[in-house]
Amino acid sequence: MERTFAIIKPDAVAKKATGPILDRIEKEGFGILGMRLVHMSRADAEGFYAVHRERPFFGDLVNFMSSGPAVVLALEADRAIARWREVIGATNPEQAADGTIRKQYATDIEKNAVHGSDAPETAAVEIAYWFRDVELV
Ligand code: FUP
Repeated sequence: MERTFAIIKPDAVAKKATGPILDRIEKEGFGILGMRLVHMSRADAEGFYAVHRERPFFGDLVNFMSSGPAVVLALEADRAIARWREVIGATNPEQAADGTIRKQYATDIEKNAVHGSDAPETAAVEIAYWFRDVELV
């Protein structure tokens, strides 16, 4: 079993897509180890996306991620990292395959509905950024 970290981002929560995305997570066979509704501060978002701080889109991304409530999730499954990224689709929804969450719910490359870790090391760091060990079942 492998863990990954997911976010249902503020655009998807605002579109009332939280329920359908959680349903998809369960139907795809992921176990939910931790889940919380959060309204990120700018500092929370800056820290989470620190790897992107030199990128031109960083300020807009931080504004967006702190613009409203989001759902943070620690997920578990066999090959969870790769499988969750298959289910969410490409970063840019214009390139996301049919049937992916981003194809269905994303607005654009920034407001792209969901997050998924890209490697085991980042998954571990991202889960620890949002959850204490006792919050993971
Ligand atoms: P992903 O791994 O698919 O979440 O994509 P990245 O780590 O490359 O990007 C993280 C977030 O930065 C994206 F989800 C949205 C935002 N982003 C932009 O706003 N513009 C870009 O050109 C690239 C990424």
